Amino acid sequence: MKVKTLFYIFFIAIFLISLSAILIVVFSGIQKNKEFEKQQKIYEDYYQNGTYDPYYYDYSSRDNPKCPEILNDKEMGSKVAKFDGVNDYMTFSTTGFSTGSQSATMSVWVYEENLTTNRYYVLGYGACSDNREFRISLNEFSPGQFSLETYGSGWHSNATLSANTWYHLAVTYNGKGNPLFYVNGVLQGSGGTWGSPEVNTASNGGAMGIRGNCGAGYSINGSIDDASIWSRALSNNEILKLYKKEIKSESISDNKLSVHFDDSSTESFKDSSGKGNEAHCLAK
Ligand SMILES: [Ca+2]
Repeated sequence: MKVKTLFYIFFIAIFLISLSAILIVVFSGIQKNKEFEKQQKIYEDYYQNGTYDPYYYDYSSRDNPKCPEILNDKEMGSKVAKFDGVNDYMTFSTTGFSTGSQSATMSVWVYEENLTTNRYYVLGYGACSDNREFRISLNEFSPGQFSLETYGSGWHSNATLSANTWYHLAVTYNGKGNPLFYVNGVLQGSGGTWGSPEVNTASNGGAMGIRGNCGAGYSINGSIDDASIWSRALSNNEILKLYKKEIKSESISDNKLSVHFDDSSTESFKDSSGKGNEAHCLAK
C-alpha cells in the first residue's frame, strides 16, 4: 500500500474519531440540559405549587423506589405486593384526599414477615411536620403495635399483631376527637398516644411501604393488599364488609384510592377509585 493511501486512511480515521467525540459531547450536553429542565420543573412543582409527580422523583433522599414482588397469595386469593424491608416502596398521588382535619379512612390487608423494633410504614400520606401526616404504622415503639402516626405524634390501638398472619387493618377519623382502629372488622380499644396528636393532614406524600417523603428507613418487610383510602369515616358495618370481602373498596362511596395489585403490571398499579391515584415504583 502506498504511503499516500495510508495517510488518507489515517486522516479519515482521525476525522471519524474526532467527529464521534464531538457528537458524544454535544449529545450528553443536550441530555444534561433535559435532565436539568426536568429537575427544575419538579422543583417548581414541588416548592412553588406544592405538587409533584412521585413517579419521576424521590424526595426521600433514599435510593429510588424499588418495586415489591407481586405474588399470588393463596390465603388472600389474589395477587399481593411483597415488600423486602430494605428499599421496596410505592408512591401515589393524592387527588381528592381529605386534608386538614377533614374525616378520612384508611384500610389495608397486611402480613408482616417478622416483628422488629423497627417500625413499618404501611399506608398513608401527608407532609413531614407534626400532625401533617396521616399514616398507618406498625411496631411503632414495641413489636406488634398498630398505630396512626401524624409525624411526631400519634395514637396507638390496644391491638397486638403477630408475624406471619394476614390482618385487615382500618383507621377511621370523623373530623374531631380520636381515630378508631379496627382489626379484622372489629373495633379496638385505645392504646394511648405519643406527642400531641391532632389530625391536620397535608395533601402530598402518598406512599405504601415507607413514610412518604420524610427521612430514611422503616421499610416494611411483609405484604400488602387492597390499599384503600376514603374522604369520610366509614361505619363499623362498612369496615366489617371489607374484612369479609363482601364489598370492594371502590364500591363504598367517597373512595379515593383502591389499589389491589391484580393488574399484569409490575411497576404501575391501577387505582380502582377512578381518581387516577395509581401506585408507582421503579423496577429493580
Ligand atoms: Ca390483590
